[in-house]
Amino acid sequence: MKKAILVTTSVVIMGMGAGGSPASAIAATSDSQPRMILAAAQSHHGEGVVTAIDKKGKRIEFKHGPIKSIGWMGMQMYFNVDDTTLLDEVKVGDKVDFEFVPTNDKRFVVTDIEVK
Ligand SMILES: [Cu+2]
Repeated sequence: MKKAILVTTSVVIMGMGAGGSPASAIAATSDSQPRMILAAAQSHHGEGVVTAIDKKGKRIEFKHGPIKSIGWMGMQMYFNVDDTTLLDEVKVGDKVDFEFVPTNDKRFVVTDIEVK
């Protein structure tokens, strides 16, 4: 439960950070439905290497290590990215930490990427 609250907070902060002005914060509420779905799911932390970036397809591929919180072994796979500005900060070959949430429609959506 604590984790879900943290996710909600970080999503709100990210939403504010994208535009900064109160007007953009209000505008952001118009697409609040996907954010609500994200906030309801548990966030998972992964570490890996960026192996492909597909900006048009709004997805990124990582070769990631085991992610115990979701019961995964290490593997190479694509994740969805709703906020494609995250893709501007990385390139293929970067070692990264990333956060993602499984959604109700069975996608794995990356919510944060940090280059190591
Ligand atoms: Cu995987």
